Amino acid sequence: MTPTPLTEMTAWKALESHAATIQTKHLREMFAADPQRGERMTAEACGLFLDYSKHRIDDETLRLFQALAAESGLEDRRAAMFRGDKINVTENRAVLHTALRAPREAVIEVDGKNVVPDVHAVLDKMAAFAESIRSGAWTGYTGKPIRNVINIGIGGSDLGPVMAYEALRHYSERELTMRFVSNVDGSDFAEAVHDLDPEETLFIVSSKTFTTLETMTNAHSARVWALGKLKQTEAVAKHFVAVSTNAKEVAKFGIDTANMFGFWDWVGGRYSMDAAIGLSTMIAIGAENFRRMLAGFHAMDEHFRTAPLAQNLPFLMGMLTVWYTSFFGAETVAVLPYDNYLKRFPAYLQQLTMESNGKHVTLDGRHVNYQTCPIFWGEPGTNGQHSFYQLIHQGTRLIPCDFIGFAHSLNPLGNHHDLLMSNIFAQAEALAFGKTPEQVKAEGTADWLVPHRTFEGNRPSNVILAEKMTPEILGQLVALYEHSVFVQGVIWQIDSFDQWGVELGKVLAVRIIPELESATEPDLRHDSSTNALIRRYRRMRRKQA
Ligand code: G6Q
Repeated sequence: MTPTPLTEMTAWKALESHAATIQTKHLREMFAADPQRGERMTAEACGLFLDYSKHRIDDETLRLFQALAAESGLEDRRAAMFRGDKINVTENRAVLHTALRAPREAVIEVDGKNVVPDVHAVLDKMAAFAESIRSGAWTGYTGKPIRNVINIGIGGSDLGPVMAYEALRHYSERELTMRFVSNVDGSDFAEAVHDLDPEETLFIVSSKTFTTLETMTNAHSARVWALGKLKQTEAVAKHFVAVSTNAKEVAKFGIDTANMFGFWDWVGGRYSMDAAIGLSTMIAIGAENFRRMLAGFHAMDEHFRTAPLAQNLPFLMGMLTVWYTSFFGAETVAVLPYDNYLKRFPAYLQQLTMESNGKHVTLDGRHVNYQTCPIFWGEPGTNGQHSFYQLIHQGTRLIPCDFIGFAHSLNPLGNHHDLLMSNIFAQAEALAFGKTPEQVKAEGTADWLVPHRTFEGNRPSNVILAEKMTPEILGQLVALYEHSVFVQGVIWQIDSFDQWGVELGKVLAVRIIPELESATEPDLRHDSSTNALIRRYRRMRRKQA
């Protein structure tokens, strides 16, 4: 059955006219009219507290969010995802990253088969391997213990592992050097290995398909680098393991398939950091901490699955993103973690959000007549305050912000932490309430300077607080955003789980490679710009040669 087009839904139309009223209101008035607002418009789940009171919404907005969810069949779609239905329609696949963190006794079926025992079998195998590296029991070809671990992967096979390693570095084994190579730019690989000894280095080649150009190019360079010192090809088995679904290609590379860690086609790349793609994370933080992270993911899954929508964190955050994108013309969302360990979190979220919801056709192939995914970006606080926050405060665009902070630092140092956190509260306050011309004048500011020093305010933000950065909290945070992305995708009626937009560039690059490498002048049949660029590049290369 063809669903009602979004913009024809009753709740959508109601939100449209409601937005016109809200746009005339200032957060200052809304707070003045309801002294309890700051306490009331909050929600808490697992270890995360969300203050969403500084949003341009009222109780009617929240009611309409639920009405739109009902009209969009959100709860049915959520049930379908958790049940393992093939909701990724363009790839005819189930979407079951939630099974990756399900407890051992859970039963989740794909095509009539319970997948949970397989998930735990891989986790157990990963744990045994991670322990052998951490303890030094696994030795390299020449008998030395492994001291350096390099994950080679890209996209979903890189961003999650890098982010999680940085986020949980405090919990990591400091005797091990962990590095990540993703870019096909040789500099990435060269810098990653420049001070390492192949005898003590393990490469994890992480690639679902084991055919990705960047990853395979880096893996082959790693092989050459390692064998440069180790000489014997048998050494590959001691210095390379694979995370993949493609056993044939793994074996062809020379990796012992006993040292291959598998996953399944129902795990999307950007949803795979808690599958075997997290092997580097597990080696860094140990199996127990990894399982704590999975427990955090699972706790948020259960919250999303069962909590009433009015208190459902992923629902609220997802709908707020839809609200500003579709009704306020907001083009971006800034994610601002006030925790240095989360420095790669915005980069990770860019893929999760934009590869998932950066789509312009609906599930049934119609061109949308509304905006979908906003651009996610951000930097850890307080650094961003001294660069781009100016635009958020006084620029011409509306930029909803997510502030993320913790009550306790993992590295208590003098009063650093209170200083850090005072900035979250101050920034969210300044964005919402601003500073009126009267206030600026009252400070004795010259009239001509008043407009420059005035802050309009009325700029929305979430504040997410947790006790401290732990593996559980990281799992909860990631799952919170995963499910928020899901909510947005359902409302926008798109397939959040395919990524056809990544394909075209890949295909074209493969066609161009021989044109760059050929010894004779190639017969170029691109457009005039691409042809000219290729010719110029070839001339520049010849000149240097
Ligand atoms: C993620 C995408 C994409 C993928 C990379 C790497 O959802 O599918 O980012 O993760 O292209 O793919 P491989 O793991 O197959 O190398």
